[in-house]
Amino acid sequence: MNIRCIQLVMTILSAVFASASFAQTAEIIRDGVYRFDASEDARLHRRPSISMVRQLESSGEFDTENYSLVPTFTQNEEGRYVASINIESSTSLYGTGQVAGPLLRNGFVTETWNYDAFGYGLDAQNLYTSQPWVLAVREDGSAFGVLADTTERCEIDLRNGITFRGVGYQFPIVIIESDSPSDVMKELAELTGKIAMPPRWAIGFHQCRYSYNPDSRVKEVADEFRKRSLPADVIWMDIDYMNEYRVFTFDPEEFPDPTELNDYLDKVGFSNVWMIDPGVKAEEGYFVYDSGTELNVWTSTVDGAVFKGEVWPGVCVFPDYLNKDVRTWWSGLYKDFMAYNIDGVWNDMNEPAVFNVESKTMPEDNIHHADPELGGTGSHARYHNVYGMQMIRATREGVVAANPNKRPFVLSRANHLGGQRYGATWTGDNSATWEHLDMSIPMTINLGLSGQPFAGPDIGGFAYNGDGELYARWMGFGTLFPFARSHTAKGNIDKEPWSYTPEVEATSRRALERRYRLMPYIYTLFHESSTTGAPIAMPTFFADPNDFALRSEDDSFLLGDHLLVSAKVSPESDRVSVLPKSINGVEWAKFDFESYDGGRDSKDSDLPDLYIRPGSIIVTCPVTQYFGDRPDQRDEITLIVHLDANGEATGTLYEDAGDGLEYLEGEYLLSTFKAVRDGDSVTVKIDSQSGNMAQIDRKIQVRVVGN
Ligand code: NBV
Repeated sequence: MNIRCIQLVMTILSAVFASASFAQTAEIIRDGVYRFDASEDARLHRRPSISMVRQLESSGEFDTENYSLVPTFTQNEEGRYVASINIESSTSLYGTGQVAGPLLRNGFVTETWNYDAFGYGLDAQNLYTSQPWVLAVREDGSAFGVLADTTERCEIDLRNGITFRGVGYQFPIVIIESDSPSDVMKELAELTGKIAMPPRWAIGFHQCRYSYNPDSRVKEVADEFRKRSLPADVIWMDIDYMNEYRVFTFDPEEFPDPTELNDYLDKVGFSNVWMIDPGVKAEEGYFVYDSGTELNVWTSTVDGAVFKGEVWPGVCVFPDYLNKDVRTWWSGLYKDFMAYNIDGVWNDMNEPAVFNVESKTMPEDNIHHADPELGGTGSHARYHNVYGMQMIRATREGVVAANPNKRPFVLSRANHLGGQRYGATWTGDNSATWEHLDMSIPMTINLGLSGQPFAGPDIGGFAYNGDGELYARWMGFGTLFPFARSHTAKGNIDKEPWSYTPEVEATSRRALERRYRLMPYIYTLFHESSTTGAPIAMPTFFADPNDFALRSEDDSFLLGDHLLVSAKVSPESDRVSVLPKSINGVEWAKFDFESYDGGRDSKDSDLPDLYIRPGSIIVTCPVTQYFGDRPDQRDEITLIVHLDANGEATGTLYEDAGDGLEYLEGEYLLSTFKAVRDGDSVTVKIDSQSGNMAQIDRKIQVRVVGN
């Protein structure tokens, strides 16, 4: 056979290979939820789903004859498993997890591969978390979602329809069909999980830096917040509190008495969050290393040796969180740790990040002894994307076991679709630039549209210094994200609200006070999200999915259904957000906290514009400096009312103890307020109420805005 001939054979072979498509199977899971496999064989060998709360059960075959979204399964030249769906070109695409760049994802390619992406730019293809999921909104506002149920590396290509290109395994596709994008999101949460109701302090403002040390500096920052009447609930301890970066230890010089520090913080109204990384220093005599070694918990190389990689403490070993016994051991470590009166835990570097290797993570052929329910023993390549998720699962279990009567708070850098049920996420090491300020809105929204509502960026930017104007603007709207935390990298200038000019401090205070005034509303949104799975920060087009003009609007976002936050994201404030249309002739009404700060809330051009939807009531309260600051705070609420064309408005208020689990036993109060125009006046009454908590005898003020 001559060379030409060989070439010809190869060409024919690859053509056959490239077009190999399979006869797929289609099942109905329930109304509007369908699952497709490439073939009967793929169906039989389907891996257990790690994203789903429970394995999906088929309720019969799905007749696909008139269904236009049936995926086509093929295997391409590179051997990648491909699932493609043809869509109308007018369909708008969102989600795809933690993605840099704009809200609208049509034309973008994202890869699911959790990655330590310090200093990432707009063109980043993969960041710290992975959510192989696309939310699609048709021109008429109806919607569907497509989930590639694989933990493996997978390309989400939205350049021409919706295509997933995975490796390792012929994964199934799950499609959710619904009338509206918000219903698709709720169904996704039914399948992959909702957030648990966080403690109320975690919904306050968080102040962080890499790092506040020694302990006296932590106290100083906390005191300064109080002295300057800047509302905040939480202060964070980054890695420098540890004894030479050994997890679960404290620097004897700088943090000699963590309990004393936490008690001090408690007294001044601050909750605390402390960092724990997965890399454990490989050092005999160190209790974490010794106990882990005894139980054989470390991830191994393909040859069966313990894998070692460098991170902060030097040479480290990495727990194999895919294994139940390892998770139990890890959870157990939190018993003593939490006993230092620690409130919350921050798991960082859990992609896992490894220094001095090109991949920035552990070898893909490392071995995890995963539980059978997670899929059994397999390679790191297979489990890489869920390593962080399983770490925070174990962390959460440990935090709960240590304090069974408190609500846990865990923040994780790496995560995977479904991981919202274990912890919150932030957008990693962003930069103090206008570009990053700008994209912090779409990034937070797209995380929400990928199942993770409890998210936000490092306000003020992690890398680089930035200036006061950037900080003020970012605080202006960043304080209204579900997770609101200011953070910055080592070596940077101080980035507290008072670190710039008195004007920047004043803007920051107004921004913080807005969040604290809106707390009853925001807390209610967390309740809704934890029960229905609704996102908390949503794209503006959710207000009117039929309005095509809103589909790429991402300088603004909806905080719940009733409040629109329109941010000033360009240095010149010259970009104009597209607002939702009026509803039956009534416009969304601009409002602010007009009487506050001598009317300066209205005049502060660094603050975002706030709009209330016609027909809505937003429940606000007086400013507090932190949760629990004024026990009498419950005695007063102000209802901001914007009547619709019929002269009516409604809104809800969820209240409970703010911590503890009694709310699960009915110790809460969910009230629906209804406002009706009555001649020249407006009457507001409680329309319905549920829950066993006693009604608080309180003063209710009503402020009617708009018309
Ligand atoms: O622990 C230090 C930092 C932390 O501040 C940051 O938020 C993480 O994303 N961490 C990464 C490790 C080093 C970053 C250069």
